Amino acid sequence: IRWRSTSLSPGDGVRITMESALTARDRVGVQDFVLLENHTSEAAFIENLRKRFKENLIYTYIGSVLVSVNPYKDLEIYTKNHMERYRGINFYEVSPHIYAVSDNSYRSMRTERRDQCILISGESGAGKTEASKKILQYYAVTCPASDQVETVKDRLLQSNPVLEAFGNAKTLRNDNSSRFGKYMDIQFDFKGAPVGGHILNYLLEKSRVVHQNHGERNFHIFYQLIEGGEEDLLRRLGLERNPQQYQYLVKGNCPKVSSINDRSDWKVVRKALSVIGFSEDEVEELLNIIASVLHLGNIQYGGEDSGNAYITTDTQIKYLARLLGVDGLVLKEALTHKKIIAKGEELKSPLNLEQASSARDALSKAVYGRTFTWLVNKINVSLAYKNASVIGLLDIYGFEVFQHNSFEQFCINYCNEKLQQLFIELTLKSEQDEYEAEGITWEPVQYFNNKIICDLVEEKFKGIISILDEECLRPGDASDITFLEKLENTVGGHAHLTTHKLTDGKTRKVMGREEFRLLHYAGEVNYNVNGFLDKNNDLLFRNLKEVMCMSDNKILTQCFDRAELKDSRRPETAATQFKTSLAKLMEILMSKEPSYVRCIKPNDAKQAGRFDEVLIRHQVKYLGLMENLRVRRAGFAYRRHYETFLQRYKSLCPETWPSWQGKLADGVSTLVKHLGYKPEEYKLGRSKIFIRFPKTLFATEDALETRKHSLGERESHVSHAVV
Ligand code: AOV
Ligand code: MG
Repeated sequence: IRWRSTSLSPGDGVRITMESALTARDRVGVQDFVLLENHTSEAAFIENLRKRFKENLIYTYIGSVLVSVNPYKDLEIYTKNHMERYRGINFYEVSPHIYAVSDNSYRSMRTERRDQCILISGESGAGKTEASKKILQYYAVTCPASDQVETVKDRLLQSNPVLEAFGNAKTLRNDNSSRFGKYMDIQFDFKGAPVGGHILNYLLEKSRVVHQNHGERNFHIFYQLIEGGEEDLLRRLGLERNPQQYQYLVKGNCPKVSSINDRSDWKVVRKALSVIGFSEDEVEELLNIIASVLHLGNIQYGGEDSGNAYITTDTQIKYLARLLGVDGLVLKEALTHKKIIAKGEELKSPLNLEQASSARDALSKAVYGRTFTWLVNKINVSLAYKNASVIGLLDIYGFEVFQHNSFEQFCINYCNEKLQQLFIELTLKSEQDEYEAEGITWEPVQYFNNKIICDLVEEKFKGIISILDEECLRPGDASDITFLEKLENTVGGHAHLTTHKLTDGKTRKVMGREEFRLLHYAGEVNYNVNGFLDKNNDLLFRNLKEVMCMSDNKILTQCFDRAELKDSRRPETAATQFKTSLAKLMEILMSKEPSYVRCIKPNDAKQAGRFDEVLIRHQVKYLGLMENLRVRRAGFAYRRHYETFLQRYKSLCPETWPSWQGKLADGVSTLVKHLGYKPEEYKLGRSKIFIRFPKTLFATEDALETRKHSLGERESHVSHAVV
């Protein structure tokens, strides 16, 4: 009986010792796609994923890239024992795991003294956020401790429930969908202990505060507070224990989610806030703000459509005045009037119903959005540390398509384009770099470069964002529709953009007149231009800002600075700010050594055990996994440091066994010659041996096995896998 250990996971070791290599591989597939015999076949690729998924083996490598399929159920693979198993182990020696990637980055950071980053990508619901949490947990458990480390570890871990409460929400795609982008540096000291962290947050989807699509919810914190908040707390905040009472919580008609327990999550968040170091006063002020947003949402206006709006709900104003520490009358006036400065004079003009409602919503969004930024800053202060080596974790909002897509989806999907672009550049580049560094020549592989889409969105003057900004700044008749027209006139001929007017036949039938369609790397999305200008402008009337500047709430005084009132320059638009922050993020990521986790969503029903082949094939395609594999194979399937290679196989050659005294490269050269490697099968680089075909290595591995058997040795653990 022979078996090929590469296709197995360590946990399977005992079970499969009686199986032949063929049946084992048939059952659980290969653990590295590079080992697939038919590596250019997409069908074989999917089949391998399917086999593994069925066996709960959700992780598979493409070389050093980890492919992860969301199991939608808790697997017993994240225990402390599992963590220990991956500590200090060579990447390929144990079955693929998110811990192997974590450990590999950690060791590279330690031994090569190079900052690392782990980039997690995949569409909404594919498992990015869960993956990033597993990585953080791995470091918290396995890294050495120093005096202060325990508190820092706790704070690092506890930052997650807090940020998720305020920045995640249930969408149709994911019950716990990240509605902001997050890049977190975990900082390590010279002993390798985690000693601090820093978070950069990207464009929170603020519009969710005031509106949710059917079947979706507002941010978790609102429901947590209402369901879990203690009686006297709710009384103080003037809240009822019923989300249906709040206009901002009823739009999606989805107060409860079966996978979420708001009440117990509330306790987790409250505790987390304390661990991170929020004082009781700060928590109180924070909750005052959250409650105020709910009260703002319940402000109702009276008045004719065209006439002046007036407020009919005085109770809300009373609560708001108290919770925000502002003058009720001033607030009331600011919610119904607009202040303009004309010829140096201040003029007040009354708002009509529609204007007043949108002023109120703008205030809610501004208050919530700025409080979220404050929260991130506060966490950063509590994690602050200087002069450390870092591992960065990137967990953004995944690519998403809904029935109705707006400005938010446009930004989210643009962000995913940027990340895909980085993946393309770096996987190819790093591969090339390695060959170059080792003095090896190779043939590059063709792939779809999505730079053309990134350019379409972000190019100066003629990119979509520039065109949108232009309309936002143009006085007069600028509207969402004129923006659409300008798109048609400026980039109408682009291969990745179309509109109702520009297209015909089938596409026209499925496009609204107010939509433009982008052909993203991950698929087509129709964006409805309604609201694009407003959301991009993201303006808050001056008198509402003034009221907030007068607030007694200490968080709000930090969020609304009086200096802002004096600044007459127009703030940068939302899309441009986002574009700039993404460009900075790309720079940060490029300066570090990257590792990749490519997450795949197995079905749209959020169900365990369902492997929807069409959906998965689509993701495999757009993530560029086949190209990724081809690049990996076109060059050399395996590479190993001379020392590692010699150590494992030296017993097969009398000249190198038991210990080789000469240069490592000469030892490897002697060894492979003895093994009968043909010149086209391998190359010797400066520090590594590169082996072109897996079968070469299989043969060597078989030889090792045979030798062990003939010596009566038994390899007890299948995890001593090939490379
Ligand atoms: P995302 O981060 O990729 O989507 P999540 O990480 O939030 O997706 O995963 C969605 C849900 O899938 C989680 O809430 C879990 O229920 C389940 N899940 C994901 N990974 C695992 C795992 N390894 N084991 C068990 N369950 C898992 V988004 O934030 O929407 O782009 O924007
Ligand atoms: Mg997420």
